[in-house]
Amino acid sequence: MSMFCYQCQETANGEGCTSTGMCGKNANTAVLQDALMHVARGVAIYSNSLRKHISSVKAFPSGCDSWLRVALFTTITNANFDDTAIEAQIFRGLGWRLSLQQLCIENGLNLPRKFDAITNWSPSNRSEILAAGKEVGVLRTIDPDTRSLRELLTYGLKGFAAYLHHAAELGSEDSDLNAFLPQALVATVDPQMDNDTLTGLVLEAGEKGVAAMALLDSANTGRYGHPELTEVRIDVGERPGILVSGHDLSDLEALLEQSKDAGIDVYTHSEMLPAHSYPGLKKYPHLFGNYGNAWWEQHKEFTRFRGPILFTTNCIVPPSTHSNYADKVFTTGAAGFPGCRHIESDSDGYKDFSVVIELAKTCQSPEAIEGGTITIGFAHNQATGLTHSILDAIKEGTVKGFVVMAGCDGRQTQRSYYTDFAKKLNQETIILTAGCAKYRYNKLDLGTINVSNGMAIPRVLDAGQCNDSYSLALTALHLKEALKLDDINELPIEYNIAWYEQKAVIVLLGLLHLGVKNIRLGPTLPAFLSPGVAQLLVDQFGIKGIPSTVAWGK
Ligand code: SF4
Ligand code: SF3
Repeated sequence: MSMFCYQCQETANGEGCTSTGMCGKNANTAVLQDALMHVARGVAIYSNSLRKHISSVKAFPSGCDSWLRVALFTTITNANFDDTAIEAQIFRGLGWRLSLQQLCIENGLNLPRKFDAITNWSPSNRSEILAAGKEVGVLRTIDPDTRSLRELLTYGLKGFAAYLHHAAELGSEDSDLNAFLPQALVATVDPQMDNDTLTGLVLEAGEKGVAAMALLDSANTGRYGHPELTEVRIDVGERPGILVSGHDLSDLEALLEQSKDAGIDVYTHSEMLPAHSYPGLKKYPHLFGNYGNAWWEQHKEFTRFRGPILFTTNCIVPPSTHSNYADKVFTTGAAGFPGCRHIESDSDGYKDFSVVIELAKTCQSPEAIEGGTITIGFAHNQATGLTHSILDAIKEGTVKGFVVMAGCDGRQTQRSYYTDFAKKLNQETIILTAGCAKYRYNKLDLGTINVSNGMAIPRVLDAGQCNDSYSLALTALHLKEALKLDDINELPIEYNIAWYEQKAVIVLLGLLHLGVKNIRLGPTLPAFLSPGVAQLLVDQFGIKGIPSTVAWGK
């Protein structure tokens, strides 16, 4: 076994990738990512210790919070395949660890010896990092339930870190949330942490995850305004284009600003689709439309785009060297791929996208792969505006229920379940969605529900990116208030969540924190849930898998 990774839904045989990743991550990259997490835990140990004495510690270096967020984000599935970039992150982290260690010494803080193996690990080159192998990876934990809880918490924290990073990029930080990240990360290597305490931290991560999504929501809406109902073109224009993928709205904004007079168009891809609904982004006339579908279809779709592609976050499918687009792929932020140009920010945080823009000018315009429009923009503000119509429709019997179908999409054939499910739902059911899972049904003609007040409610209400699942929760809570119910579970809402990577883990933990019960999670339950931990989720929250055929909704 040259690696072990089971953090995503497509892990080999539903158990773990052991020689190479189904995602395309090779064994060296996997070990480097494990090592980066190991260094992150070392930084977290000092950071957590210093924070406990923060009132007496002068000049706590906040830059280490930023490093920690990006380090975790870098290891999310399909975010970064670039060994050189990951190695550089490891050495930056060792630098932070040393600085924090000095600060602990200066302040007379003694760390417990139980963390020595982590805080003393100081590789000086890549071979020494790779030699660490499984001592720094998942299999370092022997007990199956402890391993499962540690990894469940770790993956939730990766999603949490990603959302905190996006909020911080827009200038929004929260000291409690910044403190929770190292505190919880330390728990994943604390030999004295019992499983009950770990379980409590997993649930607390859900609470903090909701707060992180709220922070990001307020950062996004504070900067770009509230999402509004928007028809997005899915055809193409005549000018060359740049395709922007991933979740980082601030990168898209910078690119739009820098390219506004360049004679090119900007298209969104996959999780960037919701950008079109923000007034502060849709004001750019050259933000043309959305190109393509969920992340896993990029091989065939990027071939036809013909212009440069910018990944601001996950999900990258490794481009084949024979493809006609590999030399046009750029990355930025936590994303990376070997051989692809990476746009770094300067010391003021400015990213210069001129190389991407200049390349676009030399390219042909995109080839159309579809036509028409899709409707987006039903984040909480817009959805709240619809509440009266929805309540009228419930009274009139034209709306009988809702299904939250949020989360991720992926390659497995079982995922056709979500398309079948959407098609078979009765006409009185509204789908509430967020995340790239929507691509399984957002182009089906599912129609609208007509209310006597003249309003036509679309049957798919798209709240935005995976983090905008927060909006769906707010919408549910709002309906609960409006219907004067005591419990969110009394609402006529089913939860049918699709997961793939670690952001979906924090979204799931967030829903559990909000008290949502009986969530269906598919297409398969996570490999990192031991039988004991899976049973705990079943007993406490009624979590269940998806059936092999679509039975509900007729
Ligand atoms: Fe396997 Fe998923 Fe890990 Fe990639 S991220 S190596 S597919 S478990
Ligand atoms: Fe999609 Fe990767 Fe998760 Fe943000 S882009 S939901 S899979």
